[in-house]
Amino acid sequence: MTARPKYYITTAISYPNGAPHIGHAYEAIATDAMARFQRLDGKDVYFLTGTDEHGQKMLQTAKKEGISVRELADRNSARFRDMVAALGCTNDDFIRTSEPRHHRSSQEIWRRMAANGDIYKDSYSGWYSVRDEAYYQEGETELRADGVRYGPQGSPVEWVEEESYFFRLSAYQDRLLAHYEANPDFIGPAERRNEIVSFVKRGLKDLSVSRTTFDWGIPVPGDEAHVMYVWVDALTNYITGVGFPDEDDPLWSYWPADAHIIGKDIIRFHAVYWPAFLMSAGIPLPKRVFAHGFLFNRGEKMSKSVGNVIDPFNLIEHYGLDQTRYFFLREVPFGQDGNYSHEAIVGRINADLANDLGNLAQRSLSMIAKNCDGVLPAPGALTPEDEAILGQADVMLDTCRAAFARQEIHQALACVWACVAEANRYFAAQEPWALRKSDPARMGTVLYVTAEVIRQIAILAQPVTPNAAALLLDNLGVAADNRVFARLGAAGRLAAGVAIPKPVPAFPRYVEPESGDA
Ligand code: ME8
Repeated sequence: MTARPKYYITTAISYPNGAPHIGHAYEAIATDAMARFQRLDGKDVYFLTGTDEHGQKMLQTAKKEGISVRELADRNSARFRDMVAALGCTNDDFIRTSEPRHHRSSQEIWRRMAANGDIYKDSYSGWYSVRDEAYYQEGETELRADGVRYGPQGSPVEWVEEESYFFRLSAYQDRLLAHYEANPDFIGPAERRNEIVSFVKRGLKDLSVSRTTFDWGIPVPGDEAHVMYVWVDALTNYITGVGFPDEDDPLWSYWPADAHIIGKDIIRFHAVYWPAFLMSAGIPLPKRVFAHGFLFNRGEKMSKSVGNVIDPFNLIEHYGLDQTRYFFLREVPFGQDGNYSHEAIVGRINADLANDLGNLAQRSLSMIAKNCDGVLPAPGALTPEDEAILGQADVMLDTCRAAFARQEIHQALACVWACVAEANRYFAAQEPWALRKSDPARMGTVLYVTAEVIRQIAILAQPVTPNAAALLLDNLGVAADNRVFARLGAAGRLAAGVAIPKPVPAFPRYVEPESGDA
């Protein structure tokens, strides 16, 4: 047997300076759907997520709350861990950058960059945003009427002047541009790729990579007065997670990562700094960095001060886990910004899930349970209509695979739900209920074809709505090892004669509570 191809996928690691919000949940859900998709498609998947615990932002929050930064990290990292579990994420590990394994790994990549001649000591003076944990050029900042200077992401910047180690980023400009050119899929989507290429073309300055005014961080090897700039250690989590620097660790065979899934605000760190660090340290580069968009609550950016931050735990409790996952991945084209509102979520739940897929499955399988002695009837000769809907179901995998290869999750869902819509039209046009008396054999064929199409829809819905899809497949009597993509198409056709008991509804309607809101 040949080894299954490996597939390593990561989320960004979140700052645990506060509770997780819907943006974090969105990224986790999307990455989980991709991990599940590749696993079902026969890959040997490793999925990493975690928390980014160093840096000044963590220190400032701890000070404000009057607790130690370690206490803050422990408390909130646990909330992130609980969130990914509550979202049904199938991550293989949860990394915390405060762990000893990560200190060791970060110090090793530093040593390799230093050994390559890319690290030198100087002094830094310039603008720094604690909220973004980012250095900005003067030209990227703006002094506003309130007398405060802001960075390009709208967060205040402060003047920093201190002794610092620098990374020779300027030396990597040509190599980075050559890499983008030779690997057009390195950065997705295209808008982000263009943005990065023009940023790098404008010229790169060396990057300050250490701080001396606080000690919450990873000590610089050989100079304990410095801690590493938080992004140096944060990015390194992706290799720590697969065993670096132990290159004989079996996990190391997952590197290079197939996809880093991140938000668009941190593309520069992932598509410029990270590959430069890796080139310097002589480590292969990830295959793809994909930046998703931002989520807005009815068009507004979420913020604690505005009070429109939605707690992901409330969301899944209120709407249901699969419903929440489906909504965000279907509603928002992955890679673009998106809006959500109660009305939009309820609309998707009731139209796409409860009506279109839920009702179709419920009606057709109930008819089998009731009119065919609870066993799947054998199909007779197939009509062109039967062939057409089966044909549409049989080719979904090709479209979904191509979509997932480019992180276009919404396109994969659009393809599957186009088949749901077509299956509804087929079912309505064939009127199996009218055939019960006049032509029971034909009724059996229509019900068989409908059940077989639902089987394939459910198999492909698993990455996004894992629990409801499992229920549909239970209803159809599909064994656990027949739920993989290798069983899609003609290879896995339902066998006539299997028991189809009275189905359990997979997608209940959302009913407005008497009072209160999400
Ligand atoms: O950036 N909508 O952490 P973070 C969608 N520690 N995505 C959002 C979002 C929103 N409203 N708000 C944040 C960090 N995100 C660093 C990452 S990786 C080596 C270090 C996304 O907690 C954001 O884009 O601020 C990022 O990908 C992730 O959530 C964590 O954000």
